[in-house]
Amino acid sequence: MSVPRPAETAGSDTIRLTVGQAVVRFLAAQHTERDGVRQRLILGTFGIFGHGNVAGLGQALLQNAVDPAEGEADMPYYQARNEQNMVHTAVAYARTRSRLQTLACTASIGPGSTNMVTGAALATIDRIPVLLLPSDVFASRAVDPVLQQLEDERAMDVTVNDAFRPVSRYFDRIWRPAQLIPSLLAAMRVLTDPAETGAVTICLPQDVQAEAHDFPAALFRERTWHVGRPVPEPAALERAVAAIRSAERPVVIAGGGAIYSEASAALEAFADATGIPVLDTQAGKGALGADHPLCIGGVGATGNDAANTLAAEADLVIGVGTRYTDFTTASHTAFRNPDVRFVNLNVKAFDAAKHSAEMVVADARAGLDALREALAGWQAPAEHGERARALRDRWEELVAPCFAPHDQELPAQTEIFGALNELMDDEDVVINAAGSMPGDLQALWKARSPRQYHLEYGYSCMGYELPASLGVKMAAPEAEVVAIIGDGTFQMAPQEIATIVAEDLKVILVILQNHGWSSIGALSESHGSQRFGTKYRMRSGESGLLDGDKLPFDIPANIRSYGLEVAEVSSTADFRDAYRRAEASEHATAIVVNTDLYGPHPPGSGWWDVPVSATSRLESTQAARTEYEAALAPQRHYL
Ligand SMILES: Cc1ncc(C[n+]2csc(CCOP(=O)(O)OP(=O)(O)O)c2C)c(N)n1
Ligand SMILES: [Mg+2]
Repeated sequence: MSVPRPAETAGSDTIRLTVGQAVVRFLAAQHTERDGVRQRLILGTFGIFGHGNVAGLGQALLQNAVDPAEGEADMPYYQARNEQNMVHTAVAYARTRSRLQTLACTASIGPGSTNMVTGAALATIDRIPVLLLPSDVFASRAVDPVLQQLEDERAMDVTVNDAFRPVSRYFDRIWRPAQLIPSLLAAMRVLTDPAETGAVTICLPQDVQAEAHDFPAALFRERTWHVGRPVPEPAALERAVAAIRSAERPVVIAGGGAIYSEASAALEAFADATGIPVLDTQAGKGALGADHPLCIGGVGATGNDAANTLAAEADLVIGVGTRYTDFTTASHTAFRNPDVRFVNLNVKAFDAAKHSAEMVVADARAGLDALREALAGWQAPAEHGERARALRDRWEELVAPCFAPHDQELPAQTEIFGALNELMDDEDVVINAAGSMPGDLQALWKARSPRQYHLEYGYSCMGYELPASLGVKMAAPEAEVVAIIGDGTFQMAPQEIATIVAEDLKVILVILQNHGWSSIGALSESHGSQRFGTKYRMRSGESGLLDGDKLPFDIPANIRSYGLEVAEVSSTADFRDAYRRAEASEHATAIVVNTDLYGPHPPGSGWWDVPVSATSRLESTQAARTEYEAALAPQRHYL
């Protein structure tokens, strides 16, 4: 006798839907709640259709748009131009909504899906929730190999989508419709858990997407995923408090977790109560407003002198929501006090444990409040705070010339950043991810609100900026959203300009044209590699290298061809005018700024470990190697 399956016994409490339709209907009913605020979790689906999803999930999205079932919430479809980009858009959206809301992405099988792998890695590394729905090969194997199928002669269940496994926080493949039920529930748990979140990937074989099944109606009821604020365990809090009380030169390092947890007020109260200076990472800048007397700014490889001096001297580092990347620790050279210890407040035990810290596994806001209360009456020595402020004032004097016009034909990009920082409102958003810009911005930008500074620096992925501007604008329509895009980055992923035009989203794209890679060029030169292969030049008949004339590539004309307004400027004064016009416009605008490839950049005080060849015939490399070996001396584990 065959055992009846749950769906068959449920009678009228089932709904017959395809897997694609069930996914859409389920996603439209999901909500999050934090601090009493309940909102939709998945606000829409970006997608690019192919044979893998056009008749499955694509049909379901169409049906939702033109003929929704009674009680089915809407699930708007947005069309992207490149699958990697649409994941970036979703990440930017989720980050702007403090990880409480996000978007889904559907791609066809094969290249459409693997195009999303880079986006998945970025989301997982940055700990930002996105739901990826790559299509997959036939579960039935009836037509193998389907167009774009990887064939593994040793294992028929291996597909290209297995490439998502290491870059996803949750990975599943739905071979049979009924598997969808536990899978969707598990996926939502991971998406909404601050400690686990990242890319969540559910692969949907193309035949299964179109297969009908009697799903239990209860699957589609409205669900609320409560996003908690875990509080510190009392004993852990006590240990952390004891460490802080015994410190004389403590610093806080605020990371992205402080922003996603919306812990700014708690951080400010903690700094005010304890007098501990606050340094920030790329993801954490703005957690404490730049005008706060204890906000010292960026620490680490691209950090400022004041923050790095305090980090070098610190006897206690309190990490709040930070992963301690090599940029933050200056490749393990930032903290030079031989007795330095760490207290790490992090919702994820993995991060809290770094550098042999006293672990406080808790939500940033709840943890900061608990620490402040437990420390009541205690303050860091007054001279410590005074010294921090004096160091910061000295740094500001030192970098003031960065914002003034330089004695050179084209502006330094720092002049443009100074102008932007002044022109943008506190709640406007500046976006960047890669090139020479993150370093300058980390050192110079004054973020006056937690959302203003949107730097993707976990994956530092060229090509994030432009599609991210879409995501931020969708999440914060009231803000001016400015993406700063290097010319190299622009050439890697300009496609989503078409989406900006199609959706008529008013963003401002600032493209810095310096005919190459200022960042990697400078890195190459300082590491003995003579800027080899870092400029955009014609191949020269004489040298045989890419060091001939500049390319004729015309970025403004390229942007104009998408139907976007473009201004081209070569001075900071003209940039200011162009920005004001862009602000006043009702539509998106691009401003192409011709800048100097060689900077100058702000004086740096951090170090970044980029190994130099240990043997070479080139003198430049030999000299760089000698310097590299000397610079390694302070590198250490914090045990
Ligand atoms: C996808 C990707 N490929 C390569 C790199 C390595 N990389 C970092 S910056 C950079 C050059 C960026 O050039 P551009 O956007 O023009 O900025 P600039 O350096 O001129 O400021 C490269 C190749 C990266 N971060 N991301
Ligand atoms: Mg460039």
